[in-house]
Amino acid sequence: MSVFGWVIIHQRLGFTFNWNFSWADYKAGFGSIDADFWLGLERMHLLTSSQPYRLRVEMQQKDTELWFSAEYWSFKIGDKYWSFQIGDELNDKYQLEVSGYSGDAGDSLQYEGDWAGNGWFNKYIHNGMEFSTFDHDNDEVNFSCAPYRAGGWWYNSCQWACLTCRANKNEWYSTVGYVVNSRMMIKPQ
Ligand SMILES: [Ca+2]
Repeated sequence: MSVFGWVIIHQRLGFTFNWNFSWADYKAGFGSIDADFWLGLERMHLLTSSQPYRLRVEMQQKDTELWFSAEYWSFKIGDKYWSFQIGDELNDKYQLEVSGYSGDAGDSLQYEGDWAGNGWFNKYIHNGMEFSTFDHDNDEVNFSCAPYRAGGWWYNSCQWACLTCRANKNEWYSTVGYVVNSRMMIKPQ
C-alpha cells in the first residue's frame, strides 16, 4: 500500500502483536496493512535495489504519546555485492544501508557512542548490519539477539533502536526512548 508515493514497509500498533517470526516470515512479510504489518525483506530488497529510495520512520513515544520522525535520504536492503549484481538473501542477509539522517527523533540507526562506558564504541550501529531472526543469528554478539528481544531486526550488539522488539526493548533510544506505535515507509528519490 502506498500513500502519496510512500510505501509502508512496517507498522506497529501497541504491544499485543507477537513479532517473533522466522526468517522465512520476515522474508515474505506478514500482518495486515491496517494493523501490525511487515512488507517483507525480499520486496524491500527488490524495491530498493531497483532505484534509489529514502526512508521515513515515525514513532510515538511511550510515556508522552508524542510523535517523532527520522528520515534517511538513502535506504537500501541488501546490496553488499551490488556491483557484482548478486546481492540477495544468500549473500548479504538483507543488510541494512541508510545514510543522510534528518528529523527530530535522533539518528538511532547510527549511534556510535559508548553509553555504558565499557569501550563498546560502534557496537550499536544498525547501519550495515545483516538481518537476524530467532532462527538466523547474523548479529555481532556471541549469543542470539532476536529470540531474547522477541523480534527480527538488523541487530548489532544488540540494539540502540528496534521497532519489532518486545515491549520493554522496543525503542528508538536517541531522543525518543521507548516506542509504542511506529511506521517505516519508503519513497523513490
Ligand atoms: Ca550472535
